Amino acid sequence: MNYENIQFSIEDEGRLARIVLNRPEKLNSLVSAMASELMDALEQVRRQEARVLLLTGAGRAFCAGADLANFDENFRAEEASAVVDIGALMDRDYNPLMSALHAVEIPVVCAVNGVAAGAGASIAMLGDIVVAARSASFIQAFGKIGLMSDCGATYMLPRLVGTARALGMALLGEPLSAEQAAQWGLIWKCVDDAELMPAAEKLAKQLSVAPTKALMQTKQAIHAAAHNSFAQQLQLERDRQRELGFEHDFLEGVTAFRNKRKPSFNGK
Ligand code: LHQ
Repeated sequence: MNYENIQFSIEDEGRLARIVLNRPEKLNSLVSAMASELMDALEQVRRQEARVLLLTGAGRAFCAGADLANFDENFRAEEASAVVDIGALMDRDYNPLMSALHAVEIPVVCAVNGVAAGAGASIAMLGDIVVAARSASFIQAFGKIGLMSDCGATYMLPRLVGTARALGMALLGEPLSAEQAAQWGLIWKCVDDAELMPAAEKLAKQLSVAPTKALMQTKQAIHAAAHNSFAQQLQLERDRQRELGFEHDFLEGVTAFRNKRKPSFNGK
């Protein structure tokens, strides 16, 4: 597939996949073609067995959510005719994209370079390690256009920041600064703007040589904890740990520790 709305590359001998949302003049807002391209790129990441995904935006924004000028040909503001089945749009583009991002098995580092609004904030929240530039902000913009938070925001926000803060963000729709987002636990870290890409790339490179299979199991287990009991979680950990115990990277990790050298993980 030709990518016109994103940039996609596989770097570092196949270990690191990079996706850049690339409609900077429209603040990387989402159109249907962009959603398709993103899903195609995520499939490439899986097929090519990259060990980490780095996701960021081109220009001054991360992603301003759905492109409000182009989300559906049936919406004609000038004719006051809003015959649009947004549910169908969600089924076609947004929910499959959010599900695909949520299902990425390898670690996802998200470098939030500027505003992340609406669906854009959801994409950011689906990163496993989210680093934001100090000038970035997170906005539940939906209320301003008469919609409710979507794209998984009502699922992720309360889990990340708690119900009170989730409700404050979703009902008021005010920008949350990157610094506040880090203090609230919405993201991993806020850094100075000039430090964003070096910091995100450093994390991505670190993860790209980590014991990938163990990280994938850890990520899956933490997701599963959202709906498991403590007893179920203990069993899940035992089963996955048993599998990991038979793998190369466990042998390598312990051998390297005993020999006081750096481990060389192959991610298998
Ligand atoms: C945009 C957008 C944008 C198009 C800036 N679209 N052009 C909803 C509906 C339907 C289907 C399913 O899903 C959804 C889920 C959602 O994501 S709903 C939420 C949609 N997003 C928003 O409501 C955010 C709208 N944008 C804003 O509030 C502001 O632009 C933010 C706060 C993001 C940035 O503000 P500023 O830094 O002041 O930039 P700006 O407003 O001047 O925007 C710069 C340009 O980007 C401008 O174009 P222009 O040609 O005038 O320079 C904007 O029109 C365009 N742009 N967001 N979502």
